[in-house]
Amino acid sequence: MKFQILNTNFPKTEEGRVYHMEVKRGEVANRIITVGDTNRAKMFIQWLDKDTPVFYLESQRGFTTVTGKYHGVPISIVGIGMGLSMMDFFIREVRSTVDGQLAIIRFGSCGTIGAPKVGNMIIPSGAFAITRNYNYFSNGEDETSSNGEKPYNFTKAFYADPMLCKQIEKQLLNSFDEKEIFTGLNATCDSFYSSQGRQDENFRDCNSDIFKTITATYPNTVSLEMESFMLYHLASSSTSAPLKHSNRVSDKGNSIKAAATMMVFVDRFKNEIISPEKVQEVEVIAGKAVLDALVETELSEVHPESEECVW
Ligand code: R1P
Repeated sequence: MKFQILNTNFPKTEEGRVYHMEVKRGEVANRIITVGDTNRAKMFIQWLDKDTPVFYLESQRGFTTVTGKYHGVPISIVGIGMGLSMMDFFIREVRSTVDGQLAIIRFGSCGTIGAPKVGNMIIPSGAFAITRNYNYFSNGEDETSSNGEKPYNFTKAFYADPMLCKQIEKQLLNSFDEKEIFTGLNATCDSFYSSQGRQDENFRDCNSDIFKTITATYPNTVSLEMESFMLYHLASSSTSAPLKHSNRVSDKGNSIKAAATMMVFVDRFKNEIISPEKVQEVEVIAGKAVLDALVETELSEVHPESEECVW
């Protein structure tokens, strides 16, 4: 542990640094792009305003935070790694260090089990989670047996901010054909392997039917990835935006607007994989579109500019 933590409930250092991201108030802006890959986070630095210093922090626990301005608007890009837990750390720790409303866009990659092709873009209007049902595996049950348990649990869907989705679509349309942009539901899985239907002879995963189950449960599912559900779920569970945490006025309304857009890296039905050259091409044009969408987003209340801010 790099810093002395003061509180076990919501650990922070004396100067207010959160435990895992290591940022403090004034180091993260209200408008945030979150990505999985650290290099994808670094890519955004080239587009930030040159006349404002760029804040850069790599935490010991794998978070990369970049903050600067884009067209004069404070913006942060946060590389979080992968999975539901990392998204949970990120959203809660950022929420606790930024005053005012937050707009968060996840810019990720995904697999498709629908009409999109590799290199296309998906803007999921909603996301549900698929999690391994550990109980099912406790007593040697196979896929056909029934003890009332199913091998995978499906949650309800939680939804993105429709305006933010529209802004992303509008910006993507500057560089992509409308036939290359898809919406629909996203399945956020708790594993890259078992709950995404990958066959692994080293484990009993009981997942050979999972695509069928997905389409039977949510017919408009287009993508599979590992984070968007937690973003949409926590945004819709967020309480009202505090100016200062001690001044929380009511629990009505959400303090976080969230949306996501993903580049299709693999087609699970056709077994096709994007090339590294295509990734570079799509990442640049879609990344720029996400940045443009985010700065256009209106927020009711932002972090006041002060000496504590790095922008
Ligand atoms: C798996 O390879 C990772 O890629 C996808 C998945 O959600 C998972 O995090 O997203 P990112 O490219 O944003 O990491």
